Amino acid sequence: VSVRAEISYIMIKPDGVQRGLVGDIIGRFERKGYKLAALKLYQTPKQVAEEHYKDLASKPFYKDLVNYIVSGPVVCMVWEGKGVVATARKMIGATNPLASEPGTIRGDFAIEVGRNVIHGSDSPENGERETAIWFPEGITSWSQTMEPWLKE
Ligand code: DGT
Repeated sequence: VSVRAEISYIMIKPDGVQRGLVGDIIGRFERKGYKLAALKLYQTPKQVAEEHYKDLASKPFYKDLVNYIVSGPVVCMVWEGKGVVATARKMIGATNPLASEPGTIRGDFAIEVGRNVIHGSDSPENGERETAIWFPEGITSWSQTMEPWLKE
């Protein structure tokens, strides 16, 4: 019996796609050893962006945030593995890219909070919630043949 591991919804925002950062970003998660469970290029309907960011609906930047997310295609992904939510947040860096450490995705590639290249779920519960929003068709369950080289 296999219990599904923790999942995080990770999304390369329209600026990351337009700037050609998709390969680099996917490569970081692959090389870390996490398992890709879903992937698509997607022009986000406004309603989906609003649902994703509904907790921020009262913020002054909410409208700009939604407009930014729908401004071009995004790359939607689900990554799976032990501790993936917290570790992906570390790999992504602080919300404000000027506060992100070099070596993190935002620290290496971004300057402004309103163009911060990537999203990552902030809790395992939100990993599940956001995956259901962006992948209503479901995600893929598969076994990685290199698993014995990643797990003791
Ligand atoms: P993420 O991964 O996109 O959800 O970003 P987080 O989790 O690092 O930051 P969160 O959930 O507090 O805010 C979601 C997005 O909203 C963030 O990526 C950029 C935008 N945002 C947050 N705070 C500000 C702000 O003070 N000004 C502007 N313009 N945008 C903000």
